[in-house]
Amino acid sequence: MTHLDFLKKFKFSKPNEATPAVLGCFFFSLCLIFCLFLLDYRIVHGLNWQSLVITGGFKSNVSSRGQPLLVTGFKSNDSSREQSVLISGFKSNVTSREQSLLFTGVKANASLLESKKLGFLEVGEGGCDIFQGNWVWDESYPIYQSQDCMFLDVGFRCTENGRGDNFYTKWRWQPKDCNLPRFDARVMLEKLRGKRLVFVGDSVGRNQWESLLCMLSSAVPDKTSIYEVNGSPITKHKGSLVFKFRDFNCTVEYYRAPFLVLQSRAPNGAPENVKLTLKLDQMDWSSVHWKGADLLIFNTGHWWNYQKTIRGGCYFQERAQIKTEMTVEHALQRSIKTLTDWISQEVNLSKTHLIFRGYAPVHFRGGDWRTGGSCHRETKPNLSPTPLSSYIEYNIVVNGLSEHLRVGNIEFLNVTSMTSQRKDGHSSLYYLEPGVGPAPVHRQDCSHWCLPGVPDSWNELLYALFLKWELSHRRV
Ligand SMILES: *[C@@H]1O[C@H](CO)[C@@H](O)[C@H](O)[C@H]1NC(C)=O
Ligand SMILES: *[C@@H]1O[C@H](CO)[C@@H](O)[C@H](O)[C@H]1NC(C)=O
Ligand SMILES: *[C@@H]1O[C@H](CO)[C@@H](O)[C@H](O)[C@H]1NC(C)=O
Ligand SMILES: *[C@@H]1O[C@H](CO)[C@@H](O)[C@H](O)[C@H]1NC(C)=O
Ligand SMILES: *[C@@H]1O[C@H](CO)[C@@H](O)[C@H](O)[C@H]1NC(C)=O
Ligand SMILES: *[C@@H]1O[C@H](CO)[C@@H](O)[C@H](O)[C@H]1NC(C)=O
Ligand SMILES: CC(=O)N[C@H]1CO[C@H](CO)[C@@H](O)[C@@H]1O
Repeated sequence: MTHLDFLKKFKFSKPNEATPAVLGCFFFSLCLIFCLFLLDYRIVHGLNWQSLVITGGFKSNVSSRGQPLLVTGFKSNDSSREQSVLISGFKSNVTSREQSLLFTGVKANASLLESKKLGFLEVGEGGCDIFQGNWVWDESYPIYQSQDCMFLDVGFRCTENGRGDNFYTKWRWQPKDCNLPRFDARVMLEKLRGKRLVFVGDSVGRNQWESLLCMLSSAVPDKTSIYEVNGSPITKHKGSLVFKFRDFNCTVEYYRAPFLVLQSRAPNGAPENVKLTLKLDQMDWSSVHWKGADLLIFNTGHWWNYQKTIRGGCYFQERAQIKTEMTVEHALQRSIKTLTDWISQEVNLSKTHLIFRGYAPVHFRGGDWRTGGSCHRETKPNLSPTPLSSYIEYNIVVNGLSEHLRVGNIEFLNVTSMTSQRKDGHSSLYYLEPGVGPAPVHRQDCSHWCLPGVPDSWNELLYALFLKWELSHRRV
């Protein structure tokens, strides 16, 4: 795709409407980029894969005023020695219109741009926080196509359901202080040989599980060697699904337990308005099935709100008592305590590697899922994350797990902050199959994620944690 094709497609800038002033700004920014690349390698080198943000320092004679210019998303591809630079948020007073320009093929000496960072597995103990970093544009992504993956349910097949842009599939997560190992499905499957990998949680957990199935199955030529053990099709209506990779004798499983604790019918003699209760002091009934897994990945959050509990007649219960006054926040806190007690009492920590995936932010703008909130016009990530203090589910879970996290009984897949930047990655209108969809504009899905997409990045981080755990446990 040439630059002009791209610009036309993206519709941020219409070249034929460009005024001389806009061309002036364009020329100046182009000069600036070339200055960066050609005159001062140290600046580029010093980027160290992070985004470079220049604000207010760009003077243009045309408008005689400072223009903000943001440069983000560097990518190094050693084999082709091509670099992509995405410039976004380029505001021009002249047209008062936001412009976005993508330059590709800026040639530079790749060895000068090569990251001097160590790989995550090479840095010493506590050396690198892989959850601090940036989204960088990478033309080599996505790592699979939805048409090639039979394990996706229709709600995540955005491209097939009519989503026109694929920019959201092209961002790779780059930690600030090290490089992630490149996801290698064969390596992961070999390490999973004879083992069980289990996801437990809500439908965003299923979103991540399906992503991992696609990522792993891309290394298996004979797709019929991967099957659901009970012959069940992938659908959101199943409470559990167990996929076996025959040649590796391993299973990759999903259990639906959106609250992690037990939801059941109200006890006899309960008030009329109490239809269901969440037994905050008991784990979900399916816990007997996942207790013995080798890798167990939890998540919760999206159901811990008034709408999905009390409004529907689901109240909280401890022992025999129904707690009609208890807040949702307190109930979540209580259930995390039940999870940590269960870990202490029931889980063999030398066998089971426990991971908790942090809350995945939603991005409804102008409402929520019932009141016409939307995200369907988002095609770019946010430049900076939302402060974690805005996510109450994140904070309750982190506080509740803190002791287990500190001693290393459980690892935290800390995706909340990075995911808060990805308002562009949701299914929005494209969760209904072709012929039925797209959905009406007031019925958007800004909670779940298109696949390929953001959950693939969570799984690349999961892969890094998994490899590290494997390394340390082989040494013992
Ligand atoms: C901008 O450039 C024009 C010539 O192209 C010159 O006459 C003018 O003085 C310049 N303005 C400033 C503020 O430098
Ligand atoms: C790139 O830079 C390195 C070090 O400065 C130099 O040795 C190498 O020859 C350069 N390669 C090319 C293709 O210019
Ligand atoms: C998660 O990551 C964010 C951003 O890097 C950081 O501020 C926060 O402390 C991390 N949380 C945990 C529990 O490590
Ligand atoms: C680099 O680019 C070439 C062709 O442009 C492509 O075939 C290759 O897969 C890319 N490699 C990486 C590591 O991105
Ligand atoms: C497959 O893995 C299970 C453990 O999940 C083990 O009990 C069984 O012996 C393995 N079968 C073969 C053929 O290796
Ligand atoms: C815990 O798991 C380890 C490794 O699989 C095993 O050797 C040990 O016997 C288990 N302990 C208990 C109490 O089951
Ligand atoms: C949007 C904006 O900043 N507009 C300004 C552009 O510059 C003229 C003066 O040259 C101002 O009057 C506008 O407010």
